[in-house]
Amino acid sequence: MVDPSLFLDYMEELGVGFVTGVPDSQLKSICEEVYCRYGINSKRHIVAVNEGNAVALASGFHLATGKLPLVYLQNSGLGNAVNPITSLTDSGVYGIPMIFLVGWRGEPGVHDEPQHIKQGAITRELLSLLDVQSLVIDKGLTLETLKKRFADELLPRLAQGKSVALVVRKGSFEKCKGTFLAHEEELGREEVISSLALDMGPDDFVVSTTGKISRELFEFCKNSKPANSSHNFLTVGSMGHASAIALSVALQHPEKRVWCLDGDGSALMHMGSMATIAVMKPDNYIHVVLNNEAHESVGGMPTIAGEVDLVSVALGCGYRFAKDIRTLDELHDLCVGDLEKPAFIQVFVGTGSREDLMRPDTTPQQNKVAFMEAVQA
Ligand SMILES: Cc1ncc(C[n+]2csc(CCOP(=O)(O)OP(=O)(O)O)c2C)c(N)n1
Repeated sequence: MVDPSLFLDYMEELGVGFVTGVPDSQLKSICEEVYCRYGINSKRHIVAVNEGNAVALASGFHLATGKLPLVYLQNSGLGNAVNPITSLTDSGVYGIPMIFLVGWRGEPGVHDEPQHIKQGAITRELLSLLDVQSLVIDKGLTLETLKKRFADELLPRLAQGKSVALVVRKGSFEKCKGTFLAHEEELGREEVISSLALDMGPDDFVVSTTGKISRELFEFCKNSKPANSSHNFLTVGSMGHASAIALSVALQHPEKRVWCLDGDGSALMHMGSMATIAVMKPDNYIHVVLNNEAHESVGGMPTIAGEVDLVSVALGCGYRFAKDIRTLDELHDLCVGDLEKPAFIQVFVGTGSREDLMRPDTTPQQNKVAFMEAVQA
């Protein structure tokens, strides 16, 4: 195992002067060390909204300073990063070198959720196709060995203006001494999800976002069986795309009420989708963002949502209604009232979730079939 603080010391020795990325549970202690050392959203560290954006931020830093950037991401985010890696940083284009730290979910032979299996299987091959040489880190590796292998295998590539990656297995880094502060609010995410589900009727359909929002919705509906309990499409992967999926469902079924249950990290990741929703103006669409100012599902690392006025963004894009909510009574009144739509509701919630939270016990394909049958009935 590698001490995250000594790892960052080593990165600094190599000339790394800027860190950016989207967090991952397998990189939690590194993210904590980065946050403690460089702060959040400083000249040394920016929490990016998506991984492609992180590559762009890292590229700008290199252009401005000639120094190396470090980009952290879950392997799910490689898809978002492929375009700038192939058309911006590649040595056939501008040749901008950077070090990627990639959390390896879905590694072949290691049990993981369905949404991680394909990406896990192709991670190293994909990096290789992208001309990003990679080295796997696991808990058996010491810092000394890592340094030696990095120097032998990856430094020469960096010297040629190429990017390199450390692919990180679970448990590779020791715990960090510092951590993020919990975000406190009156409401908890789970009670908001339960309240929303109870206020929905048989013509309500939900597309929920990646991570614990979908897990909490699934568990509540399984145990409490509200009126529309089989009407949930749980977007277990594809972070940031739930709102666009919900938009198309809403446009094809104007007689049904369609909800997107989004997270702040997810809404920010592909915020352009809000412009499309507003322009299409579905009058049966309600977009709820459960804003805990954190990427809670992967360890609670902060997002930048505490400093962005999402209600103004929604109104600026053209949603017909947008409001911030801090109590269940206000939320309930909106849900049972006659809302102008498309509507945007931002509910402020604290971080925190149950240790024993279930994962969906149906497969994604079973979920898809049940949703399709219900929505097309
Ligand atoms: C493209 C991509 N990048 C990163 C991840 C890892 N990931 C899964 S859930 C999540 C955090 C989601 O945060 P938010 O939407 O704010 O919801 P919360 O977990 O706080 O409820 C992240 C970063 C992912 N699944 N896909």
